[in-house]
Amino acid sequence: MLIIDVAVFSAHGAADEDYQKPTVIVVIGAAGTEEYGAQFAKWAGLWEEACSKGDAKFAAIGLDKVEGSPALALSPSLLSQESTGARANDRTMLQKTLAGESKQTTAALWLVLIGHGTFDGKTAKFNLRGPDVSADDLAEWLKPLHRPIAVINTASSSAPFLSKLSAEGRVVITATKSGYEQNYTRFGQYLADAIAEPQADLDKDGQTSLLEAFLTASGRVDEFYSAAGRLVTEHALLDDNGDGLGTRADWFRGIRPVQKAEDSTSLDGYRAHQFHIVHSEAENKIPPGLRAERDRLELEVVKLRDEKEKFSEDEYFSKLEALLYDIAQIYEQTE
Ligand SMILES: [Ca+2]
Ligand SMILES: [Ca+2]
Repeated sequence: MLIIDVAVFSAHGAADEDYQKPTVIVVIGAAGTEEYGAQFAKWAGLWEEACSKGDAKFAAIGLDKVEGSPALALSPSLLSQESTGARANDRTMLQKTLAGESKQTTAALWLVLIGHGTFDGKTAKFNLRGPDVSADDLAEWLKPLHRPIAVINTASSSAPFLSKLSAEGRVVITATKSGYEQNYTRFGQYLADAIAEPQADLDKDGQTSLLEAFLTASGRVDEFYSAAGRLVTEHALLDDNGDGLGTRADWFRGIRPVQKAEDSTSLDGYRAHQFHIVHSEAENKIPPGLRAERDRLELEVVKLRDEKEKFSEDEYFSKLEALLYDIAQIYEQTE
């Protein structure tokens, strides 16, 4: 099976035909005040910078000036192409942007929500100018997309988005651990700071993963509240094993998850550590198709390690050896 993949993505650039850039869609919600508006625009700018460093496609929704909203000083490049010309509301724009994305590719789609959220005890929403967007809306719009997806909701009351949007192979991050954490959240700022920051490259492999950015940002959130002598009113969660149960940053030792959510059967964090906006030089040498195959095999290794007790020692090591052999073959192909 692997041999066929390797042949398709020969080291001579055949893979480039299929090459597609990852997409990062940043949605900026209703700011409420000019001060918030300026902050949100700044964070969106950091995502845009990361995308240009990492050669990812960047689109922003909710940043262009419309009548009745606070004027924001923005570079034209911050505006998504769709948002110029006759405009629909931001909710429609988001729906259309997602509908226009490739349905089937190994290129990741990142959806980043920056703004305020609400929760009425039943439904969590992200506040847009005009009609809001709910977790159910997003779940519906993302359903046709069969590609790696990361949904990051950095707003207050964002936790319910995690259970609704959790899916196999998908990373979901929220700024809060419950819909009732309703205060303004700092997580979005620290995540935007960390996403392409070399300091956040915790395992020192030359690239900062989404997991590493999540852990770094969560640490800085805690530092912020403790330095201010305030109670921590936001606790970010990450889910990437599709069980809809989030894992907190303090359940990791370094980048290794050590604690499962109650009722969870596997650990979160491994998949999120495979998402990067800015790749290292070494990683860039691997064609995207092979990279996806390598990622799949690496997750198999992790799964095998987690289920070690199910196998005899011989069985375990022969399975492990086979996987490591396949991974080594991929690196050999790309040298
Ligand atoms: Ca790293
Ligand atoms: Ca989980």
